[in-house]
Amino acid sequence: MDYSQEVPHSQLLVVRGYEPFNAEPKASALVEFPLTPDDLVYCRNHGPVEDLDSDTYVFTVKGSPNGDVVLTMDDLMTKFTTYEVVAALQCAGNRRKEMSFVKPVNGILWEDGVICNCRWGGVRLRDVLLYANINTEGAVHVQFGSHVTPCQDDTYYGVSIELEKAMDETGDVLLAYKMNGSPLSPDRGGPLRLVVPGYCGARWVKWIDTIKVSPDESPNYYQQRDYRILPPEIESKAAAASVWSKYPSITSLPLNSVIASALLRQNSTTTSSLAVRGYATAHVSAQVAAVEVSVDDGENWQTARITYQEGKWSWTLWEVIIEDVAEHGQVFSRAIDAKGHKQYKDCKWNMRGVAYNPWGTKKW
Ligand SMILES: Nc1nc2c(c(=O)[nH]1)N[C@H]1C(S)=C(S)[C@@H](COP(=O)(O)O)O[C@H]1N2
Ligand SMILES: [Mo]
Repeated sequence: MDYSQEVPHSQLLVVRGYEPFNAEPKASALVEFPLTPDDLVYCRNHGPVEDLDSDTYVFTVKGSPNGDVVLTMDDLMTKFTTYEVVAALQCAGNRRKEMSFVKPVNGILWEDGVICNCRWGGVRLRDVLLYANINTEGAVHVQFGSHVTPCQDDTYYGVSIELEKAMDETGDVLLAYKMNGSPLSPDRGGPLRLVVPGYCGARWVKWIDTIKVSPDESPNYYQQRDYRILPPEIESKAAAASVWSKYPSITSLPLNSVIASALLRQNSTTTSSLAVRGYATAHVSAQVAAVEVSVDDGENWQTARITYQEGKWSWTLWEVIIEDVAEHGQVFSRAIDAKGHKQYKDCKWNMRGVAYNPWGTKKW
């Protein structure tokens, strides 16, 4: 792969790998901002990141009755109604390093910073499909591609989502060209990326340049071979090779909460309190309704104060002060969603280390 055109990246991130560039911020820095500034957003790449010219950039809708429909950025910005949506973007590998303590896993050892929450602006994918007059008879999936550069495991980056999700007027699936009010940076997938609120980051195709509807999922490696939860008995890449197709690709990540910081405050010579802050995210089926913390291994729980939540797709920020704590200990967090589901203490191991969501924890 050719990295000679690689753009400079944010200096505020902990680098997990160069070529491709993969980096994440500290969770303690992330929770300072309800809307994540661009230079604190993690970078997850399977290939080079280049600065593309938005004047010459084109986006192609394949399979229209009158041939391919080619749209420039100007077309996208002028021919459609614009929308904004606040949505959390989270990599399926968030917290993978914690899972690797259970048993080694295959993948970048991410801590808990591969998540962000931003205001995305653009046009609805639904409107573009309708504009292109696509025949959706017999179609079940929408396949997306970015052919700007090759990737580590395939000649292009490709994934798909269900047509139903793409066409749902309340689903807020966008072709986005703005983030937090500014044009999308090269790192965020500029000039154009897919935003799929409620779904894991892998589906949010950066530098998106083609779409087509199909009876089938995308045949690309990143749809077929990665981002699937394999059962715990599959322990190696060799064992996984023949079974990938038996398990569904991840759409929405499960209910999760993370403790970003736990700071001890001495109140008097005899008592101390603990200031705990974190974030929580929900499965697409129900929003986060509450977050609780425990300093006695889950015997007793105290409800945290939710300090930020916006619309249907944002993350939840929370904080709590726990009085009268010992000098050292371990605090746990668990999220509860609007349907009453609670985050469990444990989560099954899987070879790729994806969708890890046991109770959040921090020692102080
Ligand atoms: N074209 C392209 N799109 C991509 C990727 C990629 O490598 N190439 N990585 C995906 C993954 S796995 C994630 S988690 C998000 C990361 O987005 P970010 O780098 O803006 O945080 O982009 C997704 N879209
Ligand atoms: Mo990801």
